[in-house]
Amino acid sequence: MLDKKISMVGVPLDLGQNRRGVDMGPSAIRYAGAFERLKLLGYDVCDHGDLTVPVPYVSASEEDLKYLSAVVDTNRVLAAKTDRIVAAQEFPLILGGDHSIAIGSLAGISKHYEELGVIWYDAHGDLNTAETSLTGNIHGMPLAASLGLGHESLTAISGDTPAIKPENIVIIGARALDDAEKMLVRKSNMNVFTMHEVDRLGMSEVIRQTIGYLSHCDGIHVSLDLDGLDPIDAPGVGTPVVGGISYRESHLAMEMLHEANRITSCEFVEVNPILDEKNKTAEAAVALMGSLFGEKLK
Ligand code: EXY
Ligand code: MN
Ligand code: MN
Ligand code: MN
Repeated sequence: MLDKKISMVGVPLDLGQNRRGVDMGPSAIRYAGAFERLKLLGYDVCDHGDLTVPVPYVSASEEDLKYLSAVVDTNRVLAAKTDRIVAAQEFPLILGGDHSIAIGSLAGISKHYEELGVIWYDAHGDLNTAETSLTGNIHGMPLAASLGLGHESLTAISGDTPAIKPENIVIIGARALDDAEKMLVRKSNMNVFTMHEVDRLGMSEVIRQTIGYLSHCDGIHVSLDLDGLDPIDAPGVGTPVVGGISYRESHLAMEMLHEANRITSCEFVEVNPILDEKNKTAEAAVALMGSLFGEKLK
């Protein structure tokens, strides 16, 4: 990873869900020292600043999917941005913003890989569609959309073919899957480590198996939703779920992923400083970023 320039992009989008504040996630993560931490590790880092998020408008036809047009427009711009970053042989590091931004990240990045692997570190599956969602929040749909499932405006962002394949997905930390998401997981060949498996196997074994599952992939994207961590360690998120991955388990996961030297892009999403204790969740994100990019304890 050290051989590549890191291109950081903020996406202050909070329209994929209905709790204000996650649009300040990129600022909170920068305030927690993301840029300086990566520079200290010896990386050449460029901060591209934040994408402009359109002012939301909702037309009658979009009622079931909240802020659909604005979320689509933002993700189309992000897809073009990540496409250019990878084309320039740089490493995309995207700062969210709610998890709906993964639609744009994966759409742009996947164009450059035949078999892009995705590690979805999250309490949730984000596998809902307009038909299955109980909330209409698009941050609960990005993994489905990236698989080509759901509203055409969302799936079209990655073009004619879905951004990713189910067999190239590993979900880690799931503990709040909706019934429809459980049905989808059971009938697909996605790899899912719920908190049951995390506890039963231990994070070291989970990551060892994850790397094994994705050994055939020509790139791996880490989509780290801070609500994958336990709310004790990451309280500043819009949809917290108790019984999550600990701060220490998360560091081990990131350190092992760095050692594997297979990660080609990443994003840190759902940091909401309004809901946080001071800037604890953004600081956790930056500390985990340090481990993912090779920080050592000794
Ligand atoms: N499954 C619920 C929904 O679809 O609204 C909750 C989704 C939470 C999504 C956060 C980003 O991970
Ligand atoms: Mn998520
Ligand atoms: Mn492709
Ligand atoms: Mn989540």
